[in-house]
Amino acid sequence: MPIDLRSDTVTTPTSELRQAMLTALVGDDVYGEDPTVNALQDKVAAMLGFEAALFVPSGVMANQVAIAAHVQRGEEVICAAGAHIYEYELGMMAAFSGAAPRFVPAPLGVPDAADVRRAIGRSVHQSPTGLIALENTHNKAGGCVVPLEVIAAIREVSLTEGIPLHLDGARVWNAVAALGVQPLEITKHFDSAAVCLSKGLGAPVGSVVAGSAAFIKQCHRYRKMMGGGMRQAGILAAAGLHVLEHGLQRLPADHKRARRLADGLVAAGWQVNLAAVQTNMVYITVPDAAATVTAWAARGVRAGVMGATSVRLVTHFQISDADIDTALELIGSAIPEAVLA
Ligand code: TLP
Repeated sequence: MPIDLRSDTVTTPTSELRQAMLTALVGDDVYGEDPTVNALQDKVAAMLGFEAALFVPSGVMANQVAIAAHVQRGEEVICAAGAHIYEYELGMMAAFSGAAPRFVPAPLGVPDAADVRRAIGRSVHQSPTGLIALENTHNKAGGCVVPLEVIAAIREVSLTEGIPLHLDGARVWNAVAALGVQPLEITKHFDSAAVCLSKGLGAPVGSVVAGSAAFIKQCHRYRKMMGGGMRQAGILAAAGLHVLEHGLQRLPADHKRARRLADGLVAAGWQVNLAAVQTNMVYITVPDAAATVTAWAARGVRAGVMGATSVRLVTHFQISDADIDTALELIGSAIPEAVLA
């Protein structure tokens, strides 16, 4: 079996999780009658400090229904450079909501509140700003954590300018683990949050978007428009409830393993920005990402291509300490040139 470090989305459900799914009470969720979906939505809303929440199939849908509910056509969404809501969501903010992204610089995934304020569209020639979005942890920056004081400063901009603030919290659980705070300490600064159950927590499917009751009502309509109205979805929501119960406490171990992997790779001559290794991801800069990933796959280690010269390794609950040792033996020992030759 190869060691699969492409993403924390590659995990397979444990037998306990499958059991939880098997015994879930269900109903037709399009009518709001699935008790397990309702329980999951209530639980996430309470954990994150929002009035209401909505279960959706994916992180992309969670972000995109939120954007649709926040913006008007022709408006801009200010987001950190490399933000998933634009870079990896197939232009949906434009295709579905008629919105355009405006990136602000974000070294290590952290934008500056002054840049956010400056990016707001004000003149008669500019698109008005409909939304400010943050990503925590920030994937493309390396799984980096946006500190609480930065979030608070950007919230200040959002409040004084009257522009809503959305969190792409696909991996907010990793930020929670890294910061050692309750999720609420992060989400209290936002008007809405999208969180994933299917990344580090290990559910096979599912995300949740949370916000005010009126906002979630709008999201519900957009979910249906996107084809995301699910029926006896309690079978999936049960997996979500299970991982919220059992998955959070494990995340610091994933972070430690990523750090050990990064240190080992650097020691072997690979180019890794160690300052960016803050949670469960390791980004490596190589001359040719596709060739590197192919060479590593032949040695039994699967990695992700995240750009022409960018390779990503992600730890998750099915990666053990021994897997890190083996991965380092398989790919760490070879200097980059030798692997690419
Ligand atoms: N990210 C995936 C790929 O799309 C890159 C991954 O393997 O990391 N927000 C963020 C910050 C994400 O990283 C992702 C998934 C999503 C949203 C979308 O989640 P899904 O894949 O469930 O639609």
